[in-house]
Amino acid sequence: MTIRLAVIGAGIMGCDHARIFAEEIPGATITIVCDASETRARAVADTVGARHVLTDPDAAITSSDVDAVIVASPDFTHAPLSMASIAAGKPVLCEKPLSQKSADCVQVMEAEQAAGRSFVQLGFMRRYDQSYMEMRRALTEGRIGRALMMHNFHRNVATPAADFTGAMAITNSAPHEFDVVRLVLGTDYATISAWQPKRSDAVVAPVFMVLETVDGQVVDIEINNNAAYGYDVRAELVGEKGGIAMNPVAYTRLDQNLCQQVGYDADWRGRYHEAYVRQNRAFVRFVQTGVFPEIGSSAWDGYAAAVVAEAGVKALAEGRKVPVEMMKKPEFYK
Ligand code: ISE
Repeated sequence: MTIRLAVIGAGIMGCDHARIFAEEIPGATITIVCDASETRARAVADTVGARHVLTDPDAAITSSDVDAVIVASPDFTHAPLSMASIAAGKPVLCEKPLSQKSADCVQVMEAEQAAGRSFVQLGFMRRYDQSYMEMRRALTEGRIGRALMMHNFHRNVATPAADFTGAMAITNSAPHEFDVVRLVLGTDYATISAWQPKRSDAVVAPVFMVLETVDGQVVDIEINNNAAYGYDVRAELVGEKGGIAMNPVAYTRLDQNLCQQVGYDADWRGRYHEAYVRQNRAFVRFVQTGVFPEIGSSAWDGYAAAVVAEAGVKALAEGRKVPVEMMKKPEFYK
């Protein structure tokens, strides 16, 4: 059966998801593209052959021409649109973060539990990236012994908006690391500390965080939204018997003028293309079978990322180590 999808949000991510589902995922078709701007929605709908263009997300979600929903609108709409999808009984692939407020994530979890089945898969696509999968496997197979530390860099060329802040580096960019490191290490965080060096100009400076896990591991994360030179993500997992590090991802290397050069992507879409395809394929299987994907990110994972981000924002503002305090995990998400 072909799954009919509504894509809500026709910006950079909505456009990318629409293209991936239409061109690379068998068994899925985009029937509706919805955006506050009809022109923007129309442009994406024309590219992927969607039948309808809407500006009202609730009408898109409840449409009889839609089996499941893709939410790629601004961050503050993620939780309410996920709730609307649950109310309509339709599975939703919601871009990260589920919310910047953990209380909103609790509401989504409550709605899902009341509905009696899983509906929400979050777009933490790095879970499907080969490098993190291999790190996780190295640990679970015991090849590098007990995990001790995980180092992470996350660099963007420039912030998406001029008013991007250090707090947003923690609530919008760092949730990728908060989520995927939790998955790789198979643990939760106990504390977070955060610092920001001073830049010579007015743009947002990097945020450097150190987290301790409840199992006594140490994790550091650099979020540098104005790194200038390229989109660059690195990670290294250090265990008691060895380590495993992510290689730079590039198909070629240019040798010239006594130098070797490897290019960088301008943003995450190229670097994580394969991960998005795998994630979106897993979502379609979830819609078809009702079985939540094994490594998919659930509303509980969205809650976990939001709690760490809230503590991180506090740690940065107050210049101190802040405990990460999570509610007891509901049976439903075990
Ligand atoms: C953006 O929202 C993303 O999700 C990207 O993966 C991340 O690199 C970027 O910093 C965020 O703003």
